[in-house]
Amino acid sequence: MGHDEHDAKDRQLEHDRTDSTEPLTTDTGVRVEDTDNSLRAGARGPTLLEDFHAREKITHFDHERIPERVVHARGAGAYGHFTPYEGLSDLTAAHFLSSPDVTTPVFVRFSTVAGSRGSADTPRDVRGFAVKFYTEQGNYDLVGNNMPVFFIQDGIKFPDFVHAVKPEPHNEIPQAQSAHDTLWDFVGQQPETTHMMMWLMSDRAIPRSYRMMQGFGVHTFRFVNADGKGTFVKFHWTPKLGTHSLVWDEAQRVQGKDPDFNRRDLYESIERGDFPEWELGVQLVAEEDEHSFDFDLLDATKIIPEEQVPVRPVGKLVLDRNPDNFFAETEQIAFHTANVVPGIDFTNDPLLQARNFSYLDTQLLRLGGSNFQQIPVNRPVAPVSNNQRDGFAQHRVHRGQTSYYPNTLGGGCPALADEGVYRHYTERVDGDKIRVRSESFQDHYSQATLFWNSLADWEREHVVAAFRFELGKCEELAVRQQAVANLNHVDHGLAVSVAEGVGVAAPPIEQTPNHGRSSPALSQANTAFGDITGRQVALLVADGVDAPAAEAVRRAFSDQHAHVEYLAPRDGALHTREEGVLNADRAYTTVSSVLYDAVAVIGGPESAQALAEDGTARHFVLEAYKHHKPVLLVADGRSIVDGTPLADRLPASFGSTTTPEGVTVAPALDEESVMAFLRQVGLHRHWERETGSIPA
Ligand code: HDE
Repeated sequence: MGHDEHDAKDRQLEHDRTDSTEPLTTDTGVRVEDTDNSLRAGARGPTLLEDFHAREKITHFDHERIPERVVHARGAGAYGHFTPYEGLSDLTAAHFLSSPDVTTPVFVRFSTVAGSRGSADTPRDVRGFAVKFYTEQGNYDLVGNNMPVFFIQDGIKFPDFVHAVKPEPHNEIPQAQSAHDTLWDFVGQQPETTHMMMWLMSDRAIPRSYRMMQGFGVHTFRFVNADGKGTFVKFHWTPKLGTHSLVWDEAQRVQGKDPDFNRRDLYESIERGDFPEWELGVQLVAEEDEHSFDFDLLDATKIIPEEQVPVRPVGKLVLDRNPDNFFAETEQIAFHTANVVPGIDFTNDPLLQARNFSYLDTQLLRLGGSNFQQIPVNRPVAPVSNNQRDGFAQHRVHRGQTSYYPNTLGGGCPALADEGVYRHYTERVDGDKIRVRSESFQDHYSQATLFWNSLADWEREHVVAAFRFELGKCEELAVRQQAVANLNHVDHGLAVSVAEGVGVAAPPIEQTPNHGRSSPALSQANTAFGDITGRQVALLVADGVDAPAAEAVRRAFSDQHAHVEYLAPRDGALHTREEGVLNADRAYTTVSSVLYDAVAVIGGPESAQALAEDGTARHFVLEAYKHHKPVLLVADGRSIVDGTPLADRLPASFGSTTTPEGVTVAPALDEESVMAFLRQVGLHRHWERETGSIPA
């Protein structure tokens, strides 16, 4: 189902969509004569209070802002749909999972966590992955992240954690950065954060695209079937394009070159028809197996290793429609972990329990009162019928004499349904009223070590570099030292490497021996490769370019839904070697290599010479190389790297080949070299390449 087929949510929204085709009016529908000059006493006299149009226009403007989300303020979203592969009625009574014939409209919002609404897309941060299913049984929200664990075990610590990671209160510095003293001061004293900090220091924290990240429900939830039988469940979203990341240096530069990098990527992919896709997977644990793990299922700082409980694929999510209005839809959407439907229930995870309080509470403030479920994007497609009344911005016109239950005067309406109702899972609980953390929540390091052990060498290098960067930004040496001491419980070698980079004493002895276990599924080296849909390739061109070669590269990529842009010293038409014309897509001075996945330079002697003499073009190629990106150099286009360290890494005389460093060179463009370059782009990055000596 695509954009044109109008699912139930789309049809509902149609009533609210507004086009400004009528003449200009006031909010009360009165046509306006002039909106440039306020009403005044004399051409140079004072403005009159009776100018209702001017007052209304300015007043409305004055009230345009609402509070941003206290976390996850920066985001981007889209509509789509979800379809299960098979019926799951044996596990859950949820109708949207009952049959492959049921397709459910969804809205998904991706976000960063720490930054303000106007902050950049690519800081080192967790990404939110929140899905609202508009099911026939009411809205179900799966409010997840792109990492499978969380910083803390109990929601009561959330305000402390968020205060620590947000800009420091005295000067509101730094914006959208975890690299500062207060965060590391906090986490250094909270061993339970260790596992999540490993994820945060990994490449997961700098996704290349929202289309290329996993999503996780994090908590253990509960499926409940029609017979009332429960099964523990963890939710996973797996992106069709694989899980791929930026390089940290690149991510920082992107913040300046295009702060909307991930938002733009999502929007443009959908506009182009390259619809992002994820597979929903579930890890299922029978109730009787609750205690058969060496961690607690209720502890949100733990994963269930996939080798222990495999992820079963159960359905497909496709995003295929951009919102019409960012504020109305993406900003006003309200997700809530307690928005569940029959067949899905909670567990006693203390983090989840706190969330079940927090989301509604914050939304009452953010969206101005109790009627925010009536905002178009939030409205369920299931019928709403109850005795809730009044409140600010009540949009419903409830008819009838009664607004209470039970009643006879209103014919007993609304009555309680016999079937399809939400029934809380029956669970026996018994205990003292106490403030304690369960013994089963006390192992904070084993899974941090598991994560570390599971990473490829290049991923580990990135983790060490990230710790060095972050701790290197902390002014207090004691804060650095404490973080290193914590890492010594994860892996001694890791702690020593980090200590060496940040000028504090390395721990002399191993604290907790590394258990040596790993889980290959945790490494991005084992993700999907090869599908290059939506990848952006920069092709540097100048006057005199070999146009047939340029067009051949572009064709080969567009056949695979990737996009080649011709970047030239200036915008507009170039003359080609063949004395034709080639239109540049952009001047490369308006962009940067960090906005592309790969770079190619082709021949044409005049073009090659112009590019080789231009420092901006040379930097473009070197920077792409430094960020491990595929490079294609064809014919004399290769002269762009003359005199750089890259030149020494190319074969002196060459046929068509890809060097061990992942640069494809060819004496003339041919099918083989284009295909070799395409394959490199499909591998995402050439991580083995040495880049430390490249000055870009
Ligand atoms: Fe959230 N979180 N959170 N969170 N969270 C919010 O709700 C909160 C947690 C997540 O795109 C807030 O409407 C508490 C885990 C996402 O609109 C707020 C705790 C996970 C989004 C809130 C957590 C998340 C939020 C802020 C600890 C991943 C953005 C605005 C107990 C599983 C949703 C709002 C969107 C947003 C509270 C922990 C994911 C304040 C108290 C764990 C994706 O209610």
